[in-house]
Amino acid sequence: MTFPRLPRLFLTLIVAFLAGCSKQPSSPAGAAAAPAKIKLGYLVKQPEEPWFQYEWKGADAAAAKYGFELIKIAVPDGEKTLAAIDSLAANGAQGFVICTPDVRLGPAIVAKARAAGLKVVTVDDRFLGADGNFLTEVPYLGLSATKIGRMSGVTLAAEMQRRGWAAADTAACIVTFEELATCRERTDGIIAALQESGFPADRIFKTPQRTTDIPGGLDAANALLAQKSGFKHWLVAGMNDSATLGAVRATEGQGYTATNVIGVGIGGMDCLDEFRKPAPTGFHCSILASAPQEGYRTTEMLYFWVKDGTPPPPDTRTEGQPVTRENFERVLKAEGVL
Ligand code: FCA
Repeated sequence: MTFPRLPRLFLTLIVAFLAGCSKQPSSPAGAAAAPAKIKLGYLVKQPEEPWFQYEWKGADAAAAKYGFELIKIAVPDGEKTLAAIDSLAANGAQGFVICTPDVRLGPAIVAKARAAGLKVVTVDDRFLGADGNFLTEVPYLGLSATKIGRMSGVTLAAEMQRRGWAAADTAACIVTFEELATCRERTDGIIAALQESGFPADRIFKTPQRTTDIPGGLDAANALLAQKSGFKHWLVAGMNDSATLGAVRATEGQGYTATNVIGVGIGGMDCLDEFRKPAPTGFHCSILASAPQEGYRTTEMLYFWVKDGTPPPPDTRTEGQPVTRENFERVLKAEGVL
């Protein structure tokens, strides 16, 4: 005898349900089941940048120390970000650290994470709410952006003085990405420190980058250099190493060399190949802010939040220190990066 289609499906469901109900715990009576390993995600907007690879490395070190499982996911756009949260939830993760591809996704990310019972910690780029203000209820860890920007500006001015350049022959090219607060604060800090050093304000030129990578810095600086010819020396800086590297490449394209360009980056992780070049380039220095430490500290905070319910502090900032061709090996070894 055959069952008509619908009742048979119904029967299958009942059987499956009863089978589920009758399942017994597999551990022997009295013995507590081993607690499941905590699973945490780490989502980054630009996995191709050494900066973010070093964050993952730091997070891996925290996972090894505390024994949680780390799920690393690249989230170059909004769609991939929301899909990554679904995938984390399906995999039984309990929270994630994120450097979002777009800070305006903040409310959508928070809503999705809440619905799935996942805790969220932001790193580097802070979420914005619909009103354009920071989503301060989401814990954040990032650079002391203004302070680190000011260190970049002070370094530019000091090196210019050391080389004895006349202000009249010198201009500053500052590559900006002002739509992101952490980047705007850094370049504002650079400009403020340069002006305080006595560098003429009308010789500091900002040029916006469309993309936050080396080609973005290159295009931005090329556009500026095409308009401002006739300077003997250039000071070059931006919100990260890639911005400055792109701008230094642009000066080289215009015939400038290491002797008439002073480039200062921020991050200190994306300029290692540059420092390792046999001959110095215009990229003189970077303000190092440890990416592995960021990865370690954010995942450590998230782990204790999940495990013990201790929420992370709302806003944690990391400090910076200058690194050059001369000292980067030593400093990065001391930081545990190399
Ligand atoms: C932002 C930048 C990254 C890095 C980070 C600390 O996210 O886009 O390159 O500088 O801040």
